[in-house]
Amino acid sequence: MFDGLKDKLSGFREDVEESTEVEEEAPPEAEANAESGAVVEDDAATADAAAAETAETAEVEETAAADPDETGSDDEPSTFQRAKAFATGRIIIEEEDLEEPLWNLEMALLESDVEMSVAEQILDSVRESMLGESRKQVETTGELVESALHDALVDVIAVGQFDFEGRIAEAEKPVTIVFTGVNGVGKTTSIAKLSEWLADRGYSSVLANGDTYRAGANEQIREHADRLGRDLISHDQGGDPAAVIYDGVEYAEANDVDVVLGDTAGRLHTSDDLMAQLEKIDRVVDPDMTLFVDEAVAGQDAVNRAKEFDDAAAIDGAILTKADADSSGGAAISVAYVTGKPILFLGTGQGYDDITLFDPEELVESLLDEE
Ligand SMILES: Nc1nc2c(ncn2[C@@H]2O[C@H](COP(=O)(O)OP(=O)(O)OP(=O)(O)O)[C@@H](O)[C@H]2O)c(=O)[nH]1
Ligand SMILES: [Mg+2]
Repeated sequence: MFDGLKDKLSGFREDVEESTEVEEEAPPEAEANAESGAVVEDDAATADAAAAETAETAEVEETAAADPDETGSDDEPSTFQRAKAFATGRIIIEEEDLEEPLWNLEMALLESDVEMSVAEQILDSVRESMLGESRKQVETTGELVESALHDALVDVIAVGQFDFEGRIAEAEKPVTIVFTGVNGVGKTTSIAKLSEWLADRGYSSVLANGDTYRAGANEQIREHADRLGRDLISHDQGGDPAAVIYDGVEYAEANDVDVVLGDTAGRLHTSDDLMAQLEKIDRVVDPDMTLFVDEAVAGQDAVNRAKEFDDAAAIDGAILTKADADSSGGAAISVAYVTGKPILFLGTGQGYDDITLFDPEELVESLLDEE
């Protein structure tokens, strides 16, 4: 899961390590400079001015910026501060050290289908935390990179997160959840999985088939219901989805069922008739939650659709399916930031147990894990 993205993130760490390794390799000069430069010790401006005075030195500096590998043996004044910092066990990351790695990181994120505004937000916060206060005292560049990336990623991924199970526990029963999204992304399968997930936590559920549109939809969900031993409320094809889900709620009330899981037909946010059905479900049933389902493998398309659905018929959260087949991770990173609504579950396979509560912290740790 998300292996491509994981590789690319570790590329960023390597890039920054490479572009700062000059300073790390320069301890002897560092000491020499620190001694001879004692007078200007705490004054970066003076050190820089000294550099500007000598045209030759300035030239060396430019070369240094273009190719960090060549600066190892140079002792121009501009490295004075960094070298001194190294001697005292500090690593200073300069803007220029980050320029190329950050550019590469941006390309990597975009290639991984991370949405543009999300990639920019990640870059801004990585830049800020690496050049900001935390640059003062860190053990290694790798650790600095890791903590900057960790915080930047968690900040965008965790937007809107809430405690799903807590909300189910506290809500008045029955809790009604409606699932929506385009065709074939895994809505019906996710309902079956969630029914099992809820059962594992002590909550009973009934399935209500609001997909009265597609031929064979009743048979398909019936199969899941039978396999799982759940009750299913369904009407004939062509019936009113709002009426089916309403019946599901009534059934749950009469039978003390905790949760109603309402399926709907796949639709595009632009299909007016079908979107009007969703509005009717909202009006008639007033569900506690509407969850948008899409497939992680759809990348940017999934992100765009989440936004479009949320605009057309407010969603409360998202389920990203087929994460098991997704290497890019872009949708998982972007959906919450773009919609302001959290990803609540990841679908990770075709079995009923292949559903995982989405945990931003855990996801980021696995993305940054070096193993
Ligand atoms: N690998 C993998 N396959 C999945 C996952 N979730 C669903 N699928 C598969 O995706 C296919 C479509 O799933 P459905 O649940 O029928 O999708 P749907 O959104 O209800 O489709 P429509 O009702 O036609 O709009 C099925 O073959 C599922 O087994 C998942 O997390 N991982
Ligand atoms: Mg379906």
